[in-house]
Amino acid sequence: MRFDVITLLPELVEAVTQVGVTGRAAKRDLIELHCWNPRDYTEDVHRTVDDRPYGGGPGMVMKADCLLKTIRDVKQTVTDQGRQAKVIYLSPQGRQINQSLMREVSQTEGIILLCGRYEGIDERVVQLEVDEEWSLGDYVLSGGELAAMVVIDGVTRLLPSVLGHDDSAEQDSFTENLLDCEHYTRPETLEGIAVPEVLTSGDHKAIARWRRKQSLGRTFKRRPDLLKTEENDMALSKQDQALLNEYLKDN
Ligand code: 9WO
Repeated sequence: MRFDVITLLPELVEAVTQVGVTGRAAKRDLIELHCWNPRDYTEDVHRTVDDRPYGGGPGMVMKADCLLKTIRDVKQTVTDQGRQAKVIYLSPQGRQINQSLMREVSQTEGIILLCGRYEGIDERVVQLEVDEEWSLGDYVLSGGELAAMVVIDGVTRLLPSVLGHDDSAEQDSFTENLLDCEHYTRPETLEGIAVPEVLTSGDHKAIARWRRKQSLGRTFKRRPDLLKTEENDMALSKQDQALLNEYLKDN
């Protein structure tokens, strides 16, 4: 999987390839990260990447010319490699990213992530070269870089052979639109609080059933929206419905 990131702060984005799961994936060549700095595509002595907004007001806007040159150079490089990649602009105005979008990206050859700074980029760049606009959620950051890093992290852990335990990415929260159950490790009792007995029972069927029940119960209580589909406002199997009822009785 190849990530191309267009950013004024490449050092910030490159940090994902230095540590953790993404760091290991980069070291094993399971992902490639290429950062492109629009400042390198300026032609004036001051290497100007921003300018004052038409219409006035505070802040600055990223200029179109160096951004267009950067994007087009990235696209050429990617196609020369025989690959396809969409250009995604990360901004709070975009469609909200979720786990199924992460999964879709993980099944592609690569993606080009465009990060804005200041008050944003000249809209004509979006019009000319951007395929989609994506958001993490309803808040403003100081730029798109952290959002790009979120996409890189979320996609990388879904790549086959990235996570040591082969199916831990598949087992976790959200594979089925459910929140994760609680987790415990030693000691068995901490400040008077014992680990739920079933988890120390060694009864793997009972443990799986308990975990499913907790997942269903927590999802119902904390994020009921996740259980609703377009057709159905509680799309659960008979078995899950029964487990959820059991949870609600005890909680
Ligand atoms: C600034 C601003 C100030 C007042 C009212 C609304 C405002 N919106 C913005 C704004 O969108 N600034 C952006 C800064 C311009 C594009 C890059 N920046 C950015 C991207 N901030 N936050 C993101 C982002 C990206 C993806 N998901 C969440 C946030």
